[in-house]
Amino acid sequence: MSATFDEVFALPDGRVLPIGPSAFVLPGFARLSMDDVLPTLSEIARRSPFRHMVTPGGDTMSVAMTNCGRLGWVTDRRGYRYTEDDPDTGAPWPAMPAALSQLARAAAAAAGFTAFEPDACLVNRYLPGNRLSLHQDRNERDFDSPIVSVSLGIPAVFLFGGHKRSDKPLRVPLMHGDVAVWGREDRLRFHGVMPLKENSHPLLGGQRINLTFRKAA
Ligand code: MD6
Ligand code: FE
Repeated sequence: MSATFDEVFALPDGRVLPIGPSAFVLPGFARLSMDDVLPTLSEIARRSPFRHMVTPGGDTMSVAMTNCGRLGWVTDRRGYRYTEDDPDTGAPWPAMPAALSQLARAAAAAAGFTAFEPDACLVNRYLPGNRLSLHQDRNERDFDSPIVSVSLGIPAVFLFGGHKRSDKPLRVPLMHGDVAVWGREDRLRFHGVMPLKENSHPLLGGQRINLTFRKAA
């Protein structure tokens, strides 16, 4: 019998791995929060269902998205932006659950960014084969705050590039519970996600969920 994820990957041990001057991976940081976090994700998706958004160029994204928090990130033919209401339901995005904002704040602090107060949490759902092409996160008004990115479910290879699209990216494996935090001089680096491989996770099945917390306004 093969080992399960939980046998192979140990509990978080406080490591903070630098992937840039102001960019860090906290291995397993979110693993002990799952009892509080996972039920909030079902409730968010019930109120604002995952959907495949369209880029300004007219491509439908393979990654399915929803949001929670006062502001949610959206894209359509008119561009990328943050909205207070879910365009699909016409209602405000679901509020950010305390379990999520607390996790984001604790991870930011562990990486040396104190007083992070996210107002937006983008929830990305990847299935095998889905990918996210290299991009910069530049739709936020506040580039002084870091971004906190929580990976859940099946593993992915994160591409962490430079300040030019053509800079060769670092390949960073992200497992269930890993949290990436970056800001300051790394805040605008290009990044993306390689196509996911088929896999299965005991809590989340054959999918990867990524939570990206930002201070958008
Ligand atoms: C993802 N993440 O990991 C996609 N952006 O699924 C992002 O695009 C991202 O992880 C900015 C900062 C952290 C991220
Ligand atoms: Fe991004």
